[in-house]
This record gives sequence, structure tokens and C-alpha cells, in this order.
Amino acid sequence: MIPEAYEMAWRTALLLSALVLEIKAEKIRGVPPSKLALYSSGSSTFSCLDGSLKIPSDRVNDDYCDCPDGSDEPGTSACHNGTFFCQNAGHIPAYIPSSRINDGVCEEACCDGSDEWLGLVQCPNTCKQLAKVHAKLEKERVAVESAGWKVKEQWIKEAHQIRVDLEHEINRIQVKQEASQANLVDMEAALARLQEEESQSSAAEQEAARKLAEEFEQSVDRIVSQLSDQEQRIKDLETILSDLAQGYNPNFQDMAVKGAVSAYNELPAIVAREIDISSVKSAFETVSQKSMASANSEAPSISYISKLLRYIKEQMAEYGLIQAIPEVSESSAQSQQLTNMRETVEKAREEVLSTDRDISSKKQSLTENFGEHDVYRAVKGKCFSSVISDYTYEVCLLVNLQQKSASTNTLVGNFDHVDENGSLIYNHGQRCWNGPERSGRVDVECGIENELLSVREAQKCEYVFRIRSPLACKLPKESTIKAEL
Ligand code: MAN
Repeated sequence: MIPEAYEMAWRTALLLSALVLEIKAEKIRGVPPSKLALYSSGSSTFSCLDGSLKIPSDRVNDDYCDCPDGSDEPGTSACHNGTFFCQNAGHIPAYIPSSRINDGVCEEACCDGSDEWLGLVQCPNTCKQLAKVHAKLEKERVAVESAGWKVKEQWIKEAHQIRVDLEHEINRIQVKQEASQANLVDMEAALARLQEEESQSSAAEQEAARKLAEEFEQSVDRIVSQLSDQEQRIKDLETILSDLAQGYNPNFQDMAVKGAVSAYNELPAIVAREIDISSVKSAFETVSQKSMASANSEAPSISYISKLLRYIKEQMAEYGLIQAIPEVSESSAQSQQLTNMRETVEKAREEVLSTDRDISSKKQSLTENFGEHDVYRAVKGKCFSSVISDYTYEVCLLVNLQQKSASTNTLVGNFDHVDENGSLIYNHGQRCWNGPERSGRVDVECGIENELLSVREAQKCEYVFRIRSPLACKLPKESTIKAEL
């Protein structure tokens, strides 16, 4: 073969092989490099990527959907569930739904224009410019992420310290609590002893009250009968004198009789001041009944018996039945001691219970979800606000959300938990007129400081807050492939 003819044949062969490659590449259009081997294995069959079917290789990208997962048509719009891969050389590769292939619209996500390969529209390759803009934005984002992460790292340290301090505090309180509990046991035993003594002396007191009531009853009967004897005697004497005043002979000059009659005639003024026996009797009877009732009741209180005894004694002294009332009895002093002791034990019990509650709530706080690295623990109670349309909204991290106006202050919700996406959930806010209790979700994105960006009422009285905070910043790393879908 002459050299020109040889070179010609060589060039033709090269062209042909380039064409074959091009045809092959077209056949496997829309496939990412990682899956290329599955489409160009040289086999006569193609296995659908979900493993459901094997089809002849020439049915790949033949504009007819064979595979249930749409994997046989990565480069056409034949399958409703297919995806198309844009290489976007120089920028970030992306996937688009295959329905957007050759639809006459240049896809923003496919900056290389590969989605419109039929040429219905001319899509310029904008990947270079986009890459530049993206690089600039990415630089800024990474700068924010790094600065935010530094703050967050500090918060993580603080959160750790708060947890350590809380654990120490729990230990300290527990040690103190053990001592208080032992003390309470001792106090309860002492109280039980005192109560036992009191109940014995209470029986003695009751017996004393019963006896006294009896004596008192007898004294009352005695005085009443003495008084009525005297009343009778006065009446008899009155009759004698009245007879004498009417029947004596005034001409008979007996001065003693005259004097007696004249004195008798002046007597009505004295009779008007006669002693009211019935009222005295009823006063004594009241006291007597009280003391009997007390002595007979199942368990009259010691202080009641003491008071009653004292009252009876006062009454008896007043009527001259006894000398004088004694000072406050030993038993009432003892019952004061019991009252004090009861109060002290009750107070100690309350303290032990309240410390128990404190320990439980602190332990509970240790188990709460405070997000990754426990970081939310460090920001609990940090508040910030923004004026958004008619209201000033305030976010208090892990405490509450408020909606304020000049005249109102509405609780949107109290903090409840951090959800699986890292959003803060607040519930049980002020009830909406004719609606549910208000509630809010706070979505967090990375920022250098805490800042409330927006609030929207997704549904009536259900609010979505967007905040920027170091809380959502991550340790900056290489940017990942952005995939649309
Ligand atoms: C107030 C505000 C609103 C809310 C209505 C419901 O005006 O809290 O956000 O939608 O009450 O009545």
C-alpha cells in the first residue's frame, strides 16, 4: 500500500472509532461516571438498576421505557420516574427529572446545556460563570460556618461544664439529702414517743376532767339546793311577817313589833334584787355538759380538755367553790411541745420531699435531649427578638416564644423538645380565640450570632420561626456535590 493510501486508511479508522465512541456516549447519555460501567459493560443485555428486568442493550435510551425504575432511559424523557445526570464540567454536577430533557427550556441546574441535546433550544454553557459565583458564595459561607463553629465550640465546652457542674450539684444534694432523711427518721421516732406519752397523759386528763365535772355537778346541785332552801326560808319569813303586819294590834305599844312591821313594809325594794337561781344554774349546767361531753368523747384533743379544765376551774373559783386557779398545767405545756414537734417534723418532711423533687428534676435535665454535643444546654434562656409586621417576636432559646405588641404580650409556646431535624419545638401557648393553643417551631440555620430572621403563621396560631445561630454551624469541610431532586 502506498503511504498516502495507508495514512488515509489510518485516519478513516481513527474517525470511525471516534464516531463509535460518540455513538456509545450518546447511548449512555445522562448517566453519572459512577454508574457508567453498568451501561457500557459490552454485554448484549442491560440489567435494570433495581434488578427487576434484563433487556437487550439496544433498548437503553431508545426513547421507550422498559425498566420499572426508569433506569433504561437516563438520557430521554420516556420514563416518568427517570433521572438525568448533567456533568456540568467545571462546576457542580447535578441530576434533573428526565421529564425536563428536551422540553425546550434550559435547565438552570444543567449549566452545561446537556439537557437540551436535541437542539430544540440553544443552551449556552454557563458553568464557568456559575462556578465563579458559586466559589465566591461558598467562600463567604465557609467563612460564616467557621466563625459560627468557633462560637459553637465554645458553647459545647460551656454545655459540658454545665453538665459536669450539674452532676456535682446532684451528688452534693444527694449527700445532704441522706443526712436529712436520717434526721427525719430520728425526728419521727421522737414524735411517735411524744405522741405515746401524750396519749397516756390524755387518758389521765380525761379522767381528771370527768372527775372534776362530777364534782362540779355536785357543787352546782348543792349550791342550787342551798339557794332554793334559802329562797323557801325567805318566803316563809315573809309570810310570817306579812301575817304579823296585818294582824298586830297597833294600840298595843310594843316597840319591837312596831319596828318589825315598819321594816317589813320597806322590804319590797330588797326583794326586787333577789338572786336569779335559774340563770346561775343554767351557766353551771353548760360548763358541766361541756366537760362531760369532752370526757366521754372518743378522742378529745388535749388542748381542748386543758382549756375546758381551766375554764371550769375559773368558774369554780369565781363562785368561791375553790381557792384559785392554778397556772398553765404541765399537760398543756406538753401538748404545746407536741404541736411544735409535729410542725418541725412536717417541715422536715416537706424539705425532704422538695429536695427529692429537685434531685429528680436535675437528673431529668441530664437525660434531656439538648441536641448534638449537648450544645443547647449552654444557650438555655438566651433571648433575642425582631420586629416582624405588626409584632415584636421574641425567641428565648429552650424557654419560650412570645408575640408582643404595644398592648399585648402573647405566649406562643413553652419549650418542649428538639426534633429530629434540630428544630426547637414550643407548645402550649395562649389559646387562640376559637382555635387551638398557640405553638411554634424554630428552624435554625448557621450564622455567626443569634438572630431572628422571619416568622410566618403557617396555620392559624401555628408559627414557624427562622433563626440564624451558631447552633446550626458545622465543622467546615469540602463542599459536597449539590444534587437537585
Ligand atoms: C392575634 C395574633 C395572631 C393570631 C390571632 C388569632 O391577633 O396572635 O397571630 O392569628 O390572634 O385570633
